[in-house]
Amino acid sequence: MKRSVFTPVLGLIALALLMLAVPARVWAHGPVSGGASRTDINDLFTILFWISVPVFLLVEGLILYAIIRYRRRRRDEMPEQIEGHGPLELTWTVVSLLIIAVIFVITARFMTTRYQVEADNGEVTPDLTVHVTGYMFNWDYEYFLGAGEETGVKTTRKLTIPANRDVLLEITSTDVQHSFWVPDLAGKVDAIPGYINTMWLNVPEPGLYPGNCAEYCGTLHYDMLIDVEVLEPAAFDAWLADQMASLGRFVPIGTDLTSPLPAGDVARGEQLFGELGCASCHGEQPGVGPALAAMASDARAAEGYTPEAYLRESILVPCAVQATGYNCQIMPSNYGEKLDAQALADIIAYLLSY
Ligand code: HEC
Ligand SMILES: [Cu+2]
Repeated sequence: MKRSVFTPVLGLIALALLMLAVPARVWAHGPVSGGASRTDINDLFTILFWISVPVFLLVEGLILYAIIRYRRRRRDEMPEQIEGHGPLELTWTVVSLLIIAVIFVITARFMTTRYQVEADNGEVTPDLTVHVTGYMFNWDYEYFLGAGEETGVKTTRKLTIPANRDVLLEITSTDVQHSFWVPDLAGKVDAIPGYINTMWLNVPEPGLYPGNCAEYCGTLHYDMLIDVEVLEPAAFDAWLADQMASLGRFVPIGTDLTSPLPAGDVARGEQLFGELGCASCHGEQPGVGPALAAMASDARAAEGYTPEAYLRESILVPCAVQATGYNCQIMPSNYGEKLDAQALADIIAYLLSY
């Protein structure tokens, strides 16, 4: 009896495994064309929900029926003992497998977005492409027109995109695995070193959409936030033009520790401190990095440095001067590429306001 039931079950499991082998691209490293839209995901949920309602009712109904119908009525009653029922067991195995197969096919179809199909057929090129790079513990964005015409515009933490246009995000990581997730826009897409995963967006409503890294990546994972700002197309064009215009004026400070800095602005420094993600590691209390007050007093106490020079070196070359009790490798060492002399002066002014 046992044998007759298990043989077909094993056969069916083998078949299911074979089916898994088919869409190899999909299983290679998460959905290649991730970012099925919020509405697609919602539709999929609704379909799966209505498939599971009858299953739920049937299973729970049978359990209730059996409990009541076959309950023990007398203390010494021994109900009829039945062991196995080949055809019945085969039936529910096959039916369950069919249901799972249907769910599998529907889900696999939803994993391939409309855009992926159109992009594969060469029918769609994005209006805007953004390279998204995750790292502990922030996101960098680099903007390209169309499928890859350079603009030189880069942002950190905040991603600005136009509404009602096809936006392609090419997502990767420089250190460990992260996951790019903005729940109101699309499903999660993994950010994996050495791979580029894509997400297509076409957001109908302008607004601010918050997100977060969705793959645990270390101490400050919770603070690896994503701010997606969706602007009206005209406002976006103006924003991008403005960013591009200021590029000519932007000269990264690099690791220049000597040329004189302009006067700093405390308020602007505080704003940059938040935007660049410094505030995640440096707060009022000691955290991953020294606290604000400690940094200011270290700077004032540093021998052989003016406070400004100490802070400048600590920011541009984190491991050159080390605060005791902390690991300098944790602080990103490329801030020189994101700051010009003015921005650096602003941050230093802010730090010295403590
Ligand atoms: C991922 C965490 C992290 C981020 C982000 C980060 N830092 Fe740090 N920072 C550290 C750690 C850890 C140290 C201590 C090791 C060292 O001295 O290099 C440190 C040290 C410093 C120091 C020297 C403090 C002292 O007391 O000697 C300064 C100044 C500083 N950071 C400024 C910044 C600024 C400005 C930013 C943003 C532009 C920033 N940090 C971003 C982790 C971080
Ligand atoms: Cu992360």
